[in-house]
Amino acid sequence: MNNARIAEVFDQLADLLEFQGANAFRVRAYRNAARTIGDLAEQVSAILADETRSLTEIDGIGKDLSEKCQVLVETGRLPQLDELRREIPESVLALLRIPGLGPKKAAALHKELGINDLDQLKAACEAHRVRELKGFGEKTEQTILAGLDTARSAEQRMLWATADDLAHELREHLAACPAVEQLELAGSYRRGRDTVGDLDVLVDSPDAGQVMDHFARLPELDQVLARGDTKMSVRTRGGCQIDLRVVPARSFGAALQYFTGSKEHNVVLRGLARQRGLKVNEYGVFRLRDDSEEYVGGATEEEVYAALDLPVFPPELREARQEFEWAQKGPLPRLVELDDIRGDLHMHTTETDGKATLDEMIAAARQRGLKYIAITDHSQRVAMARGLDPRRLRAQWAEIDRRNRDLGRSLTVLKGIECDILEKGGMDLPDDVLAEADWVLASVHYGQNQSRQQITERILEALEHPSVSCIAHPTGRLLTRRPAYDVDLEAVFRAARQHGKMLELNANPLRLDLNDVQCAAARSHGVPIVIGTDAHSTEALGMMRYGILQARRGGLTKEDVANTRSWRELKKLIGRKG
Ligand code: DGT
Ligand code: CA
Ligand code: CA
Ligand code: ZN
Repeated sequence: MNNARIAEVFDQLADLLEFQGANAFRVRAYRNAARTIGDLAEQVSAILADETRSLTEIDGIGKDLSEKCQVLVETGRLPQLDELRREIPESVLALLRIPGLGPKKAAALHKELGINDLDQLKAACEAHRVRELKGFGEKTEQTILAGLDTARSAEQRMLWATADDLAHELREHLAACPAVEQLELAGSYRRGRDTVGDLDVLVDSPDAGQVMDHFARLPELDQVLARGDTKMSVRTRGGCQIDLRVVPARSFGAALQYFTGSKEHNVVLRGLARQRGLKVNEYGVFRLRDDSEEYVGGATEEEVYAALDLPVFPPELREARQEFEWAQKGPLPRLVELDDIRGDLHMHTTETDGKATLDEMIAAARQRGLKYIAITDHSQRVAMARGLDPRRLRAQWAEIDRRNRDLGRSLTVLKGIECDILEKGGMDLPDDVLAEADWVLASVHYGQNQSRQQITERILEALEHPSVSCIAHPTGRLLTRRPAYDVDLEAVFRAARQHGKMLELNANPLRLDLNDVQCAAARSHGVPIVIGTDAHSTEALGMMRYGILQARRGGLTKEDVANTRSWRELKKLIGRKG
């Protein structure tokens, strides 16, 4: 984690603490630390790595802040910040995104007027209730109303899968323009982030005007937001923004590199360039002479990275996490690919809430070339989905036995279950039933509002159960809808390792749970990750690729993902004590 990110974290911490009405001295300490670290000439991580030095030699950084920096650099996150985030609902935090509305004012609106989201705030302004508050006036009301749209658009991120659909339409449309020589999508979409703010598209063309005219005829187009000589931004009917940039061929690679980001990755890259007397920007790589600049390259990304003796990082790794460190040590890890996947260990059928029958799922799995699948319908607690009791489950397993006899070696169907972890703790099905299964996923679906301790206990207990193979969607988050429940993942990783259990990366684009960073953490604990689609239909077996993208972002290789193995090999991993 670089200084800019650390500074950002301390600023967020200060915002949230101020919102909570914390001691002003504490808030100021974090703000000052953010500024100090943001302006620091050397990297905090470098100082920490030097045993002869201490962060406390920096003015304003005491023992506590120094320790927080260490946690951030080591783990990439700060438990205290995560906790505050959970305490204050996302929708309330949206108030902070209104330009000019600081945490104090936002907190007053929340506490005095009970405002919980942007819609309620708008209504309160329109009813002139906001100006009645101490410290607010007519002018504040107007500022708020004017800033609502900004706050809303800042709030709007689309799922990667949604961005992907739009990206395909966009590609198809622009490819029909004769002036387009090369076309690439950049930004967070190319990096495979779980959500995407806007699409960034790059075109190499000698005629920017013609490309932009063509772009303006995009069927999905709602409104042209801005148009310049080489740059144009539009909004689609679905409310997504697309930024188009047209560049000459000699800059195409440099622009692709620059606009793929991340910003943090680019900051590090520019620093490395400077050390070599080079300059990297969206136009190319340049050697700095006394009074001139010489173009060294930039037509391809290879040219940009090669000028710095760096490999072309897979876009998924460009987050300034560990990629530069890895590149320094040798070749980058070979990240897991869709073709490496041999089995899918999470799917439902019409027996519970799936749309396809057992036979349809089997046929679809064969068509996709899978070697094994686990049928994991819900257990009885999930009454809404007509979850399986022991009798129905055993009947399904008998069906599966019959199918396996017919299938021979082409596909192995595993007798599985997605068994609920009950609110009061314990599994939703008797031990003797679970013991007959080939593959048991354990899931928290109910009691998600319980305390961190309760939820963690439930999951740890499930990991100790001899028949449980894997925890499904371990944090329960639903992207853009519902935050993760409160769980001590470090404890979960340790227990999984200890009991030889696996953790899922649920590939549903709304879940992607564990996320990229958590997958990396699980890996560092030696816990195998299983990528499962949680398919509720035959098409949904195709969601595997969304999971692959996140696994790659987490730096996982084929070895780290258990279902790249044959079922025989995978089975040996379960229960292997760490
Ligand atoms: P998003 O759209 O919020 O999901 O995230 P990105 O990463 O696509 O960000 P976006 O669309 O604002 O910009 C695309 C890329 O352009 C970004 O990843 C890096 C590059 N970029 C944009 N603005 C800056 C900047 O001010 N400095 C640097 N170094 N790079 C920038
Ligand atoms: Ca973007
Ligand atoms: Ca953009
Ligand atoms: Zn499921």
